[in-house]
Amino acid sequence: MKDGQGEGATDRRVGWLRKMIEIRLFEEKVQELFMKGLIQGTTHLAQGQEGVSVGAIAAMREDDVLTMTYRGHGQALARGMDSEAAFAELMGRASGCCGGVGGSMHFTDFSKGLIGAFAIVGAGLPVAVGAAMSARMQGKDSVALTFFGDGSTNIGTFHESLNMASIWKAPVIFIIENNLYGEYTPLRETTPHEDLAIRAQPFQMPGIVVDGQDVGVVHDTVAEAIERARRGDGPSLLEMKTYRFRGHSRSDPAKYRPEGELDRWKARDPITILGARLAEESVLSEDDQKAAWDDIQSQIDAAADRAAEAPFPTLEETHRYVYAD
Ligand SMILES: Cc1ncc(C[n+]2csc(CCOP(=O)(O)OP(=O)(O)O)c2C)c(N)n1
Ligand SMILES: [Mg+2]
Repeated sequence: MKDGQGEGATDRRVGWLRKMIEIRLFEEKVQELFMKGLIQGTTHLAQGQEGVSVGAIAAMREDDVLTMTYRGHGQALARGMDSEAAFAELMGRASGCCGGVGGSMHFTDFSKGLIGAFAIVGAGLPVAVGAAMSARMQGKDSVALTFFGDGSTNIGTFHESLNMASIWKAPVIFIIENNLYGEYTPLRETTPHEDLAIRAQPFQMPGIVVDGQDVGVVHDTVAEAIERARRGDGPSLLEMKTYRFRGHSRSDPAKYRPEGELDRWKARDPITILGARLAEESVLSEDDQKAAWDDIQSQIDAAADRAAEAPFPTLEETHRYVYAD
């Protein structure tokens, strides 16, 4: 289904806007809780990249699955993870999506097709190829999506996974979140070309450069790649051009970015782009949008408060996942 076309298109786009706002405010809150010492370990925020998560995941069917990276809060929420379960996981509480033992880098919920979040760069790709082949062998027509960063395209598993997926025509969609940096290193210092989509060519699959800041474009491109995979025509590599507004992790101030770069990308904020379009079409006025931000902010605050009141897992519970019975 195309963005802006067909029945229910308007409602769908309002839903996308609300979901992107939810992810943005969720991550603002994560930063706040982290600075207060309520979240242990680390965090990798993806503010600015919401259009990729929301657009791509809106194109999925309920029985499709996905893998993601340590920067995966947006994908988990876009796939319907409850923000309270997500906050609880971050704060190490038993009510978290992984019982409080996974943390920020391991949001997982098999009931929602969130089959793994990986801290090891490139580790999610072969798992998605395996999941796609597993569905095929069981006679299902579900597909697997795998989200990973630009830096991952220089990792061996990227090339191995694309090769194998191509040979087997695995129903998998490879989604690069090209935010121009791998940790603190700009892409141009590690990679000899600007458009990573060309890396599809040796593996004989479509490689498409996508405006990751336009949620509608993301949705439509992913929807087409999913259709292709579902009908048995094999994988695609989609390169989402996007940007993370904050640093790589924790309190990284991202001083390595050239002056003006952040402002240029903030002018292409995916929430502002869709918001302006909906206002222009008189679907949601600026007042309506302000009310949406306020409403979602209070839901996020309440979810974080409830999560913070939940108990920690017992020592016995945490051991359950470490030692075999
Ligand atoms: C195999 C491996 N090598 C190095 C690291 C350390 N590391 C963590 S995140 C990261 C950067 C990855 O950049 P990219 O794939 O572009 O993803 P982004 O963080 O930008 O979303 C690196 C090198 C790791 N986790 N795993
Ligand atoms: Mg990157």
